[in-house]
Amino acid sequence: MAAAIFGGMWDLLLTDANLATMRGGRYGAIERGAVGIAGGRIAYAGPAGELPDAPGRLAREVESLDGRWVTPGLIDCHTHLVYGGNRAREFEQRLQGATYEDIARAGGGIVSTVRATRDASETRLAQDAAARLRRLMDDGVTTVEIKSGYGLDTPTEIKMLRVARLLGELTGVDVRTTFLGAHALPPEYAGRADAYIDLVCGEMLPAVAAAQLADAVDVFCERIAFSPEQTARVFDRAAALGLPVKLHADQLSDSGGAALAARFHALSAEHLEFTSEEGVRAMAGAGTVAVLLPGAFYFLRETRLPPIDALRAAGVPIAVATDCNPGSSPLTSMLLALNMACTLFRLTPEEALAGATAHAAQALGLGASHGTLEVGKAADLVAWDIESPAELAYAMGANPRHATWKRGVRAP
Ligand code: DI6
Ligand code: FE
Repeated sequence: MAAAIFGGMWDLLLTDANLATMRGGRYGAIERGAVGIAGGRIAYAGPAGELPDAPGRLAREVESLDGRWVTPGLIDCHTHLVYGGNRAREFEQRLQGATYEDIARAGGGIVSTVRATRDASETRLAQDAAARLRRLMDDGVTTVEIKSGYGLDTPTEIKMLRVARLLGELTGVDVRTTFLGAHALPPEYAGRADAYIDLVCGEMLPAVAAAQLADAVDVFCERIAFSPEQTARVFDRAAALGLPVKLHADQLSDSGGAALAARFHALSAEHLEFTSEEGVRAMAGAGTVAVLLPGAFYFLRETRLPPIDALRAAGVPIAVATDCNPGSSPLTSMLLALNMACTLFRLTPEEALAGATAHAAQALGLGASHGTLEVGKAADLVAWDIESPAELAYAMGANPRHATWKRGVRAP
């Protein structure tokens, strides 16, 4: 455990800390621990008593954390952070009785955000999304996934992905981008879903891949969006371009999405409220991570729970994310997502925190470099004013963050 990287002095040594290392998806708690950082990576994470030398001789700078807890930086592995406008009016309509699906079928929903996103300048999109990203960073997020999918034409999809990349440069947060061109059918393709999938596969995906704007490819596989056959066409094209896939699966109905994701060795399948036991088994066999999105479940007042016990029994890694988007989850707090995962889905606080760290990293294909406090991984850390790690999922609306280090550098 106390393996360490040597070779010159460390840049920083954090002492008098309790560590939730999250190794193997467990707290992996180390009380009276220390973290050494060199070149933006973790050089030591273990008991202070096993440090190989006196702190002052190990690092140029030593900082006591006065008994605070340190966790890996939080990872929000499923967001639609870049979009134009908002959908407060639709929220009012739903409170007057319309359903999410009714609104989508009547040309509102995702398509109304598409209009606003097409009309917005890159600067405006970046400003609005940066404000949301700052709220995520406020409660400890250091890595975020951002999907396109509100452009539904080549230039606007590219505009969204460029904005997502820019957000990473502006904030220092690691941004992983996902191309979600097959999110909804744009109005100009009404009744011609297969022709739209031709456009996604023949024009959008190659353009996005050539510009290196996407780290993964996602599809909304649902009766109000795209069929399993259409999804498979997009995934075949992604595979040909060497891009990993993820899937919005079984959110509103069971369309066999989880099994389809597994068949394509997807990094993750997400939502999963209607996933069958068979789908869970397929995910376990393929190593596909289950990403649970309790914010959308809450905001749409869903009642059907994802198959948590089956996921646990099959050993499928479970991640938790905000799904931050204007229609089904206008949520910009990972800590609140953790609370909802426990309260609504009955995850334990330990499972929820693993879902925002180790397992979220895996859902993004970053398992080797992010998500746990282990030697060699990115020094993305958060120190919290808490007495036990369960407090992170327990408190609602509290923000006990004391400090964040991104790649070893203290972040604002
Ligand atoms: N499922 C969701 O919950 C979001 N997208 C998706 O495929 C909702 C997006 C929206 O309503 O704007
Ligand atoms: Fe989503």
